Amino acid sequence: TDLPRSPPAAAEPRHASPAAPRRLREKLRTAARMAGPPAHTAPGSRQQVQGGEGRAEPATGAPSARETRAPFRFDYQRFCRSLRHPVRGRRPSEDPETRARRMKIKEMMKFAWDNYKQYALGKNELRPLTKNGHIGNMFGGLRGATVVDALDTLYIMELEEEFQEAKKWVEKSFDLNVNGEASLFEVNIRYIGGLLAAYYLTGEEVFKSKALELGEKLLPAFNTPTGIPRGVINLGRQDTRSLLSPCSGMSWSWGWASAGSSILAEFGTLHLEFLHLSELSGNPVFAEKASTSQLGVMNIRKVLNRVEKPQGLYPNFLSPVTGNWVQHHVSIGGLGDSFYEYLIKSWLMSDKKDSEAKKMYDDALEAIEKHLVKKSAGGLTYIAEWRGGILDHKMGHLACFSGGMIALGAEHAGEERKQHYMDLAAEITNTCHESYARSDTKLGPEAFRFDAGSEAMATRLSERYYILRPEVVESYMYMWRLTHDPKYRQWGWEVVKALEKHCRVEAGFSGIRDVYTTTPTHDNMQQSFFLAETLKYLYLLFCEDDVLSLDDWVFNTEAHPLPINHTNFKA
Ligand code: DMJ
Repeated sequence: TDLPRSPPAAAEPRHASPAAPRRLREKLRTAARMAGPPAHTAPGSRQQVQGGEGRAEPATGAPSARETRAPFRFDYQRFCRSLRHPVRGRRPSEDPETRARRMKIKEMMKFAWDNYKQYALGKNELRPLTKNGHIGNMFGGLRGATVVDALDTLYIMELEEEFQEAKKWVEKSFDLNVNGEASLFEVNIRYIGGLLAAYYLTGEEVFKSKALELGEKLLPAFNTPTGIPRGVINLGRQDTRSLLSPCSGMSWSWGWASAGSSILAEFGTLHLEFLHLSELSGNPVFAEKASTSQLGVMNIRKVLNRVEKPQGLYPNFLSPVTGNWVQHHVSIGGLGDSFYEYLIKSWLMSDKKDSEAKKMYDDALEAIEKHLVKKSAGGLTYIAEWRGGILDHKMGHLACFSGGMIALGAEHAGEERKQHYMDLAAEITNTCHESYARSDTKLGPEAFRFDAGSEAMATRLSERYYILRPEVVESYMYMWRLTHDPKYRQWGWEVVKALEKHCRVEAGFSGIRDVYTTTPTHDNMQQSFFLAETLKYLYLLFCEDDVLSLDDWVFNTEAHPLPINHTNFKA
């Protein structure tokens, strides 16, 4: 999704979660117990279990739940043996041009990382023009978003030294005892997703324990009348003795979201990560399949299946109090996007067992195709937005992930629909490529339109920027893997050249403010998703198919690979 980068500080109305019921506290304690001890607990220190209620356990005395030995152990070796392909592939012989292109992308990653490390290590992003770090307000006091987002890309690219630098930072400096208001969605997709992927790729316990510890801090957001989580959570330690963070474990809706609503792409983009938190901890609290409980991500679908969908479409705003839609704005771009992505990927991640997710995806895509997919006068297929029945003929850059998603789903659509969806995916990807090809920089704008004579171009000044987003190359990567049509590699290479020409500056990569001028000004921001997604998808585009094979992995919406569950890995 695409959310304003403004703080939730002035969120109005603020809907503080009611105090967590005893059941929640018990579940959290069990989760902590089963997750085992944290990687680096200072002697004598204690890790509190987070909850929605400001009631702390005594600071001394009996060991906390976290300090108890775990009865559950995830069998990492067994998991590794279950993979169908080595994670970094078998490296068959290949043509020199493909290799050279891949090496170029690896060099870009090293350049992005080295500059972040030199000027901004420990901050969330690098500011490449001013050569300093940016912290922002999305992560509630958490730091090192770029480190955590970059881990798996560094690993896959065999940037060993750089991976070790990133790992060392996580071990020594990644502090989860922070106090601040964080986006549940962003913390989940970047930090939880990044840590989980790093664990699955390397087996290093530090990544697992940090992911589980952070996951627990997010659980109180689910404590709403419907179990639909709110968008903003306070990550502070609960400690009523010190009253240092009286809001810890409380959650709010975004101030800009109508009537205290939760956002479809936010509460709909937790499933993959939370199922893995349950898988790794042996504790169902994150997924929570019990029908009586409102906790956990499984409950979200129950609410969505209950509520009536206008024309079969899912609006972007839902009340976590009533479980009803708050506004009828539908978009496969920002605010809606990754909800659809996580339906098909949930099914794939379950090794095609989660038929509920598949049905929800199939039905949603059918409605989207019926009501939102349009063809422009010039013959370009696009997905419009829908505002209470009125179409807005605009496609955001964010919506360009959908070419890849539809192709991924087409593989499993049944013979008669398969070709149809592959064609649709190819047409949408082509349209997104056009939005790049029609600009002077060969990079695409934030949004492009199909009205007033315009075709795949931004018409508003405010929509001309490019912030190193991945969605278009993401679709190229899937289309390449699923069709092997060389044009997708060609298009990906055009993006590499454009990034080098317009976004590479002395100390990193920067977004640009206007894709329609060959002398663009830079926005002075190297987004963490550039390392997590854009460079990873470009690299994979020039790899053999067995590198992070789609037989073994699904990518979360931040491109962090999570394994498909072939087996149960309890030791
Ligand atoms: C990323 O953080 C994720 O891909 C998210 O789902 C949408 N937006 C950004 C990148 O554009």
